[in-house]
Amino acid sequence: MQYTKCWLDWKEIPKEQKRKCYYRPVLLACGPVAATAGEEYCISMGEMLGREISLLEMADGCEPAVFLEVDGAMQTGARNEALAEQTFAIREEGDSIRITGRSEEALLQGVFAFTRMVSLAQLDEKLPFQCIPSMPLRMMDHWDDMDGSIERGYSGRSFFYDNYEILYNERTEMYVRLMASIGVNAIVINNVNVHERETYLITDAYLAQVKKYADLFARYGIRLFMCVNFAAPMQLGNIPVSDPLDPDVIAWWQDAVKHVYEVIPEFGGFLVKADSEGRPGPITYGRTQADGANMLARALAPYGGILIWRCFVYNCRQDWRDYKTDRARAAYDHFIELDGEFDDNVILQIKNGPMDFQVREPVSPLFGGLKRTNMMIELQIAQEYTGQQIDLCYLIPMWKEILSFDTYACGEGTPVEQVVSGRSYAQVNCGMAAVINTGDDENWTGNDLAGANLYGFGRLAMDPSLTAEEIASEWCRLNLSQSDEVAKVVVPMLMGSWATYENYSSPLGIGWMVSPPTHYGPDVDGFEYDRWGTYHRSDLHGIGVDRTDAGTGYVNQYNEPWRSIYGKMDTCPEELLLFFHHVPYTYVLKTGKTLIQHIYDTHFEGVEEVEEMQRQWASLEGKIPDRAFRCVSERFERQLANAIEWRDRINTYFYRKCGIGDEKGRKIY
Ligand code: GCW
Repeated sequence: MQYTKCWLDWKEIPKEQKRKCYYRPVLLACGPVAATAGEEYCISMGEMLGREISLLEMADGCEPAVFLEVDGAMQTGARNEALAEQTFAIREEGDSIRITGRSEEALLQGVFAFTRMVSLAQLDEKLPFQCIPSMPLRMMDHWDDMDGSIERGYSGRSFFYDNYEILYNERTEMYVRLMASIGVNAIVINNVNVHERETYLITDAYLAQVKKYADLFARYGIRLFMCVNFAAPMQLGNIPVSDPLDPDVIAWWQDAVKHVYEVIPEFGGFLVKADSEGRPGPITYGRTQADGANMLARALAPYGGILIWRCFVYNCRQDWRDYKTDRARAAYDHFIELDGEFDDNVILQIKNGPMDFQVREPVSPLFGGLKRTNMMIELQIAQEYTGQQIDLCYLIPMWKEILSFDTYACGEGTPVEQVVSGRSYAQVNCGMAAVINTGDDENWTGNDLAGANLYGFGRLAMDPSLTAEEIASEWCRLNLSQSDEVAKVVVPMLMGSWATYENYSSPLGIGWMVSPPTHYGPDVDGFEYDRWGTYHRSDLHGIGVDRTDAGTGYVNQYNEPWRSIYGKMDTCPEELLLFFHHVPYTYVLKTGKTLIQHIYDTHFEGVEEVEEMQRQWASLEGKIPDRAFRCVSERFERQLANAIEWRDRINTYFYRKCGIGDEKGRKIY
């Protein structure tokens, strides 16, 4: 199958930008990842210079060269050794350039940064340049299943598996190059929902093939992780229980892990979804999440492995009549009391919000609550609830907002970014993970523009100080066209797309209202009388969930001042108003509009904004690659139909509930 090279599709640079040294790369380091760095230099620079480039053994005399080197004694200023190891620097020395990594992996990152700067003509402005990555772990979570499907995948089928076989081909290599080039250093190759056959991934049924992946990943400085089934000892070991304190269970896992490391010495560790949405876990045996996580972590520890445990633990068999149980509370309620009980090689992976990747949610209060536990934020690049890569929704602005949210965990000025990068509590096992949005579609991400989210996640995890515009502009120039004219259209379009999606979908933080089986398209009451704990509680007077003291008490999971700010309708940020409060339709917002008028207006505006994006996109015909142009044009058509459906269903639903008409007299059904 065909595939594009995304941001690694280098174009020849203008003659005046071609420096003499570019033609003469000298690799001064050895080792497998250093060799990859050399290869990547030659591929990228060869394409940008328009001729084949090869590595030189030695610099001859005074000819300018680009030196690729590893300096284990390099002074970095990094706050810990783990990050120091990942630091690289690029500097000029006369007419030569030195790309220096503190390790081979860092050198490879340096080469990717360098080639990107050359392509974007940024070298003059950026050198000398040093990069200490912000997040120690920058991880992609695949929800690929071995039958070849992808849970919540919107870009075709898996390129890892087909029909319970592990695939390995040129595409696999392209994929790993793409990931390494944006700074990813850990990849989980299978879905957190570990089904029957996937349980065997850690056994000889598949390990030899997994090792091929691990070896490939390792050449690019990436560690391979797998999801495991907490009940594997029962399924594979004929043990009657999977109780984490049972000696047979403990011994079974020790053996299993030992064998994994015999085959794959560089194996990264496990990611576990337990006690969640039907997955087995320690609760069955009256054990805590810490008992479960530590048992696995101890099996991994002798080999330097890491155990990542998800906090997405909640009761998915709720009764909609019950106004006290609140799914939003679940993660915090399950984990806060275990703070300090997890082993050093355990990381809790926490979804950004308390519910589930909605277009708007508050930040999970766990980031401000846990203080003696390694944490990692889990984002979703796959647009499950944000348009499924049909609708455009550039997520970097959302993630920037989340990372900069002040948790007040150590007083004012403790943003999420600081917590998950390990700065707040001097941790090294932490970082950012994301559910990836790739599949075997030609362009990898279904909608070409969804590639900006994939690219942006990596860039942001390396350097959260990059702005969403900078990332959008880089992506646009590397993927679509170097021309300013194109960037002037695409960058604002990306930047506004989250707000647009939010405008025509569910209002003011309430979330859901999507079609239950697909999670795409509107169904206002789709989840309302269901067991999933996702309610909007609309009646003839108002809408929203009371999560104050008088309601579910969820607000109390936040540190002050958030507890107070969220707790009152007039101080609660309005974009989250309905998440925290049950609000009358006639409530007047800061804009002077009533709540119901706000709902009508945003829904009409959302559709108009999509129409405008469509017009803007049409203006790019002939200015960007035709394939991308046509792909996105077709997506915009479907987005418009979707936006119209959302607008009319939402407006009609609330009009029928409250009987209050639109002030502007527009058509509501
Ligand atoms: O958002 C929900 C998805 C499930 C997913 C689950 C999770 C992998 O609808 O498909 O399962 O979250 O994060 O575990």
